[in-house]
Amino acid sequence: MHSTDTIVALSTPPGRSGIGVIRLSGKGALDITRSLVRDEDFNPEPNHVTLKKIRDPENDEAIDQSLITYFKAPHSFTGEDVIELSCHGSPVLLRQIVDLILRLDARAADPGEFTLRALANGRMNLSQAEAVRDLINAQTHAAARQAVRQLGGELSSRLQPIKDSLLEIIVRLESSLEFVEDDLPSIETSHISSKISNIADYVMNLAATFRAGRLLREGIKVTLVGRPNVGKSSVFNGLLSSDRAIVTDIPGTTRDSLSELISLEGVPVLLTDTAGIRSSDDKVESLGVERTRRAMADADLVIVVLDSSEPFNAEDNEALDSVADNLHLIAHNKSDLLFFENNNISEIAHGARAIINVSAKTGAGLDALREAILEPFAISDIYDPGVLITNARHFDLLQRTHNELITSNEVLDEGRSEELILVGLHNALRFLGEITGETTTEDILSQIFSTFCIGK
Ligand SMILES: Nc1nc2c(ncn2[C@@H]2O[C@H](COP(=O)(O)OP(=O)(O)OP(=O)(O)O)[C@@H](O)[C@H]2O)c(=O)[nH]1
Ligand SMILES: [Mg+2]
Repeated sequence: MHSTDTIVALSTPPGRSGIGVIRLSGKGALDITRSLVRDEDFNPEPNHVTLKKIRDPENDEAIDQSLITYFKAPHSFTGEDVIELSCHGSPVLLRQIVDLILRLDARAADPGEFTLRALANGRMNLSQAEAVRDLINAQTHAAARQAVRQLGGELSSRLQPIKDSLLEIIVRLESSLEFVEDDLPSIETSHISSKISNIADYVMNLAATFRAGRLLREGIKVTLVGRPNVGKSSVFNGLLSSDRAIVTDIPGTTRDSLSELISLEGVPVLLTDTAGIRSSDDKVESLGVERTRRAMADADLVIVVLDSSEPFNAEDNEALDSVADNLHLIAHNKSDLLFFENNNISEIAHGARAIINVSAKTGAGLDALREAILEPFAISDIYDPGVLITNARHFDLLQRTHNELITSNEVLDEGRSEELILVGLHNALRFLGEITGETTTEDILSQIFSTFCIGK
């Protein structure tokens, strides 16, 4: 899987910017750079920046002035020779320079290939490599902080002691297999059994942090629904603190779903405003309602907006019926207006997680609504000082480890042979090793790295 070609990619996002960084990694990085600057004797000092003109090999004309940083193998991100060219951030210019480099015996890097090389050269382990990706993709501070922790190897150092004690148990059982007469005394059996269940508990607790960890990484999808004109778009704008959605007093203003990402206490929340639910002959509006239903099906939480100044009607009931199977709460909007007395909200709102009185107009109740959005997701775990499992692959492996440990312990308690107990323990150790990449097959590796962006 590991190749020795020299690879190149633009490491900054495409588009116009102050600078754009082109990264090269591999044996040929320095020679290629010498050709770019048309100076065979160019010998940059490692970890220092040199200002140089990049020249067109055809006519020797300067294309750009660039800051060149050389990281000498093995002291670089990838463990190979790495050159970073900080050029001016024009897409045309950057494209031209990358093309030049491609003609000089380098090839375009695959997604995540720089990090893959770092892994192959022992510069980091797999969970750290995954943390690089998560850090780049982090949508809030809290998510970035978790990724930085994993980048520092916190998860691997949490796993190391349990791998060590697992190995200790395995060695003990293997040796009693080796010397048949040396049967395990029952006192030792119970000692081993309690050690295994301690490890299983530890693994279970770590796996349990995944709920919070996933929220941090993927965010919560929250969709606003309700009949036309109750103030969905106004509540949406209020939560966003911006006039993102169009608001008018004409029912049916919102035709299409509209989503924006907000951060609530560090948790990314993808908020979606939708077209009011009602049956309509208008083609555009009906299509909009169709999209509303889809957004509802996708949501982790639905907020049903009701107008507290008007009598509930059949359309309100329809909106509530349609969320009966969703986790939902009610925003009782327009609390600044005169309350319509005959509404019996507790009767129609059964099943709602909470009922919050709000006024999108004055902003009253919006903070309570923000709290109510997070409440069902137990976000306090996110502020737990420990490391969180944020990755579905890690979660799955921890669960499998746990299952193997439980099975092994059952077999041990039944007094069956050491061989049978060992099967589960070896599996458990292998699964833990897959988290940090000690025992990961190439298939899994290429699957993981295909989710990286180019230039990383
Ligand atoms: N007094 C008062 N008026 C509000 C409040 N929230 C919204 N409105 C008004 O209600 C009307 C409808 O608001 P929208 O936010 O467009 O309602 P909507 O539910 O998005 O409507 P559709 O997109 O048509 O489904 C507008 O005239 C708003 O100014 C509120 O809290 N108090
Ligand atoms: Mg609207």
